[in-house]
Amino acid sequence: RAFEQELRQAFERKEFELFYQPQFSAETRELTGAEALIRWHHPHRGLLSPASFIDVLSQKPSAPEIGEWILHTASSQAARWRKQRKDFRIGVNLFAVQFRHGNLVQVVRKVLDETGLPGEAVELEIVENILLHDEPDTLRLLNDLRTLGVGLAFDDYGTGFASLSILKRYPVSRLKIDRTFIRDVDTNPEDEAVVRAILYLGRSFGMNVIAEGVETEAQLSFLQKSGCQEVQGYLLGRPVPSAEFEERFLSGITKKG
Ligand code: G
Ligand code: G
Ligand code: MN
Ligand code: NA
Repeated sequence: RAFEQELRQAFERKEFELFYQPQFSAETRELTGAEALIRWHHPHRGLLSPASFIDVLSQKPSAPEIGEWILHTASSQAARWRKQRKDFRIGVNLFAVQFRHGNLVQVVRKVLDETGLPGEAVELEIVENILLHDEPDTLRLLNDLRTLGVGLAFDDYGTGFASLSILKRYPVSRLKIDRTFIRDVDTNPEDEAVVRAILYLGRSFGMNVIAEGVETEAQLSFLQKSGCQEVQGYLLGRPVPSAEFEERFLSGITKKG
């Protein structure tokens, strides 16, 4: 209750900001897009990472509205960046409630109309556990979203409870390999096996695969050799504010870190 009030106030006072983490082709290291990640400029506690508030926020009544703001803000930003990079794609994390709310397709359509962004420039990130309920409705919803052209990515792939058969039934366009599998991928045969299995699934189902949490050249090199299409992680770029993103990743000068 008190937290909900604090959230409302934060939202009205524009204390939330989106940071952007770049995504790259594993093969060429060219920029392909970014994932939008929320931050909270808290008046007393400073800059908060979502790890400290996103789970509670997602349970609160204002989650759908904040979720829509995130989608709209990230999409407007991407529309501007597409003028410099025509294939630029923006990844947006969804709250589970946005998924169950019933109006997600209308919300996405409205955002695309208002920002002039083509559907294929947007990738909605969902965790596979969202798909455990309401099967027929969920399938219809995902198909409707795909009709708008937007991509659907499974976030933190490999850590949830969903069965492999959902890949057969649902129109998922991309798998994001969870960073816990990437951490030791170049040294631990079990992590290597999991990553190879996910890459194999991606190839077999015609889904693009991106690895998260790539922090070392050794990890990147392994992923590139194994046919992983894209990478995201501290090695090539941390999440940064939009101005810094432009300077570092869109101005043509390639810097690391
Ligand atoms: O940026 P960081 O790694 O601290 O994010 C922590 C968690 O918060 C991640 O699981 C990420 O998916 C989630 N998260 C970050 N930004 C958003 C957002 O804008 N919307 C939603 N729904 N989740 C987010
Ligand atoms: O759950 P999701 O994957 O949406 O969240 C992405 C989170 O991962 C963000 O909070 C981001 O800050 C974090 N992250 C991004 N790249 C790296 C990385 O290379 N290493 C680690 N440890 N975390 C990362
Ligand atoms: Mn994500
Ligand atoms: Na993730």
